[in-house]
Amino acid sequence: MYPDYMKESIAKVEKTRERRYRLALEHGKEVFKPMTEEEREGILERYHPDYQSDARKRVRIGPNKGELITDRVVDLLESYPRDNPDQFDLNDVDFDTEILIIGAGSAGLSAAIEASERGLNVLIATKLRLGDANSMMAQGGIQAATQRNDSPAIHYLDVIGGGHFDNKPDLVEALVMDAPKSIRWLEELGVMFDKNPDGSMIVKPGGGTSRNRLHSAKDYTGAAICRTLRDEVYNRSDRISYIEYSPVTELITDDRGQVAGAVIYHLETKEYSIVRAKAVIIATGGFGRLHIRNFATTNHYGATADGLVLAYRVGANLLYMDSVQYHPTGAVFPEQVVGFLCTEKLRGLGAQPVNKNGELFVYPLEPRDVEAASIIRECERGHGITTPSGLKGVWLDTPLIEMLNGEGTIENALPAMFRQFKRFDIDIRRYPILIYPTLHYQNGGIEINARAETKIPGLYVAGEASGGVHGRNRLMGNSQLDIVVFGRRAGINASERVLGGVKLGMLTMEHVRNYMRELDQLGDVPRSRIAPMILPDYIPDHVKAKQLTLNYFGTLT
Ligand code: MEZ
Repeated sequence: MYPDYMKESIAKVEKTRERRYRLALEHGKEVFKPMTEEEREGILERYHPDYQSDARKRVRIGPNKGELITDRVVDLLESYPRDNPDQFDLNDVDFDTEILIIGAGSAGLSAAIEASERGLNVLIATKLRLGDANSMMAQGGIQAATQRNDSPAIHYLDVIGGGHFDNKPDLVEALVMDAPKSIRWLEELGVMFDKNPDGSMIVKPGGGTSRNRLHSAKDYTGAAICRTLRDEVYNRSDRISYIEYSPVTELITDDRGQVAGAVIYHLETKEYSIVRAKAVIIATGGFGRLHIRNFATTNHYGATADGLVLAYRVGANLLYMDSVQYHPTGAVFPEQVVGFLCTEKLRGLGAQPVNKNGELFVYPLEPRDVEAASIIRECERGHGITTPSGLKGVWLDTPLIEMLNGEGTIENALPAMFRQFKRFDIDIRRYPILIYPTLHYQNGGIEINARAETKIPGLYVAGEASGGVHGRNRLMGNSQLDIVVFGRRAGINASERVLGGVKLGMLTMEHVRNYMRELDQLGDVPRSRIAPMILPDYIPDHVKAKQLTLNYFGTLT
């Protein structure tokens, strides 16, 4: 339960609730005036973490050399490989497959299903288990223009408006045009979306959507989708094999410049294996576990941007890597759930962000970056609540949900949220929750075209690891869509390449040696700085100081 000083603030929230409820009845979603484009730009510049003067630095090597990129990503790109490329015998191939998929969230699983459908042999290498991914943790929904008052064209405008018009148009077109058929595909595979008694889809609004377009499975949408895809993959064991606890540490090319496989490393047996593949799909997800600007995160432990590093070393471009998505509503109390997602569906169903005095201070469904910046501003103005451990937050007034939608709505439509707080004796039907922005999504990523191809032959990317679809700010529910649309496209187009008779030459890791030479020339990159990161390092320095460690050449120091 909440400590007494918080209860005093909650009493003020309760005092204004009836007035805010009336406002919602009269004005629907528009309980607060949405910002103009100018106001949005202004608040982003002053309060969004991306715009702080030290948020970005110039990357000094590789395809994006000279560009300003989020600082922790630059550190990863300017890192040495985990392994010495000379230690591998690339003639001694352990796995020979037609398609290698790196990562087993919904993008990788969708790609595998499509490739197997075309009769191809697929190997999935994943650093934890199948389905251990951000995909599984998504809550609020998946967008698709399936309703009479909506269309892919309207969806398109919402996506590029939300993305600050920086999105790649051909990717957005693919996203919105494939959306309705993706929902059908998922339903046919067995996803149980929320329905009205007459069998029609329940659709809800999200931040920055001009139509109700969010299809959900309560607030377990990501799990409903990802589990279904995983079951389908299990059912296709004649074509799809998978290796768990096996991150990829480097891509392998051939002497014709094509991506032709990868080195994988088994986390338990500590064994390296060489995979040869005629096409490789990166579906490794994003970078939430980099804790950019020290933010807490909603992300899975595996979200360490490995795919960016692998693709960059082989010469692929990155797009919009100066842009980070902070979800406006991460939990800040109790301490055990700091950073956890409090789904946007809460606001879609009428919960309002209010300050310590119970005042509503922002339109609840601004695009995510603007909503997050407004919450940060409110706290910086001294209108937030400080938690016992010194974090700041504002209230998200959840009891309004039941007032507006009827008793039982929270347990019915938001069971994950209800349980997340009930475990700590906070009943969100009666009390608001304390929230603050949390690192949620990698807006940019590896550049692809609408076929999910990179500029490097044989290398495809799908899902959060790719960049360009969402511009510099993704809207809610477009990631669940993107992973299915581009996962399938990657699977289909990689299959086409293989069925077209692609031939591989001699395997090589010369690109890694070249990259190491460039790093050496920078002169200031310590050999101990290595990537891909694989798992985040939460070991405190005082513990590290007492650990036995391996140096770069694998000797105990
Ligand atoms: O798309 C998302 O990030 C999403 C659905 C998150 C949420 O708020 O539930």
